[in-house]
Amino acid sequence: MFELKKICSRFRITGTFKTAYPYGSGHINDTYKIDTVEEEAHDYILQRVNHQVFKNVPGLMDNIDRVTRHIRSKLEALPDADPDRETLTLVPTHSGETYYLDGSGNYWRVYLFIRDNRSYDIVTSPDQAYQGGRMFGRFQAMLSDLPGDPLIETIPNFHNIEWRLQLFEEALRKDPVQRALTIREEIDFVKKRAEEMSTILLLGREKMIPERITHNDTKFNNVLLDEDDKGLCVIDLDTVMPGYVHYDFGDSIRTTTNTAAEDEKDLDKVEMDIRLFKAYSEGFLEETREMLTTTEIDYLAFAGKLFPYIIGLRFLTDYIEGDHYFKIKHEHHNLQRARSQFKLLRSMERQFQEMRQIIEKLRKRSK
Ligand code: ADP
Ligand code: GN1
Ligand code: MG
Repeated sequence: MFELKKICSRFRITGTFKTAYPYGSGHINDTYKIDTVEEEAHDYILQRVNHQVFKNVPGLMDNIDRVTRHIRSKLEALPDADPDRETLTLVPTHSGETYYLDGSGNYWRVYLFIRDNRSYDIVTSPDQAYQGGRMFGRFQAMLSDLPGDPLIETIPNFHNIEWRLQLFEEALRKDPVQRALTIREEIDFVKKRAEEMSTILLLGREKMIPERITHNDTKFNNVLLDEDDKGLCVIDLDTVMPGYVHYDFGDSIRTTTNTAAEDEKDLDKVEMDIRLFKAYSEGFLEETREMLTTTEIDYLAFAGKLFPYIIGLRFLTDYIEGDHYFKIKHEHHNLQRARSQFKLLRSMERQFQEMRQIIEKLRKRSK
């Protein structure tokens, strides 16, 4: 176990340390909530950044520092904004660094805890979906004029579907824990759709869509809502880097419109709720319509299908490899997640015409 109190003492924390306990349901980092004694002092989020997944943590922290400062400066110019709650705020170490590297090679960082927030793994109302769309749309719009050098790629090829398919084929060839024979159906499912799923990558390669600064992990629990369920803050900025708008729109649609949990075992419960698709799209396009090109909007509905595919493929690959990447709670968890994502994709395939019609109606006023 880590000495969390000692680690916290490295940071410029105000108030007296009271307790630290595991927090949230992320699959990658170790997250702890730090409570302080004094009523008026901030509470904090302490995270151990997963350096197996993120190979260049100093570069990643520099991205986050630049992005959060840029957003903060925009918020400070707005009369009613509350920057401490509407963007993540890094708390520096005593020597002014954005992270602390301990003697065992672990990277730690601290954020102000955003108080009175609500975070949802499953969306239950169109208004929540709309708020999520508005927040992720606004996030991307605010970063469209980030000055300076391009952000570093914290995970190179993160949403590159060709690369993901290569890793999948490689895992199947090696089959290190002899699981390949048990998942024939899922393998067929992946192969049947592989060509179609390269669409966004090819559009990007041919410069038909522009590269932007994107979040790349826009699952719904990475946006915090306030006590009235109004959009408050976009969090989990480890993967903010160059990407296509479809990556942010797609991953949100995957998580926002699903009537069940990402890892739901009972596949009958997994469907895409078209009302939630409509509400999320409304919020997202309200904030990005002016910025997006015709071609980008043409492929938004398709992006919805891409993400259950790509994330399902990643869960399945991790399952074949023996579960090294995503945190799991039981033996077949990654397979269960993959199956659930593929069921969601089938549901979207059935409703694809309606998804396209909704985007068509919302595209008005686009370039
Ligand atoms: P992971 O990459 O593992 O998903 P996150 O950065 O998303 O890690 O953090 C995990 C959870 O911790 C989030 O889903 C959210 O509930 C909570 N969280 C993270 N940062 C904050 C913050 N600054 N204020 C309040 N809650 C936070
Ligand atoms: C991981 O960190 P978290 O739990 O928000 C993953 C995402 C997946 C998601 C699936 C860096 O996100 O890409 O979509 O799990 N993040 C990373 O739930 O791989
Ligand atoms: Mg998260």
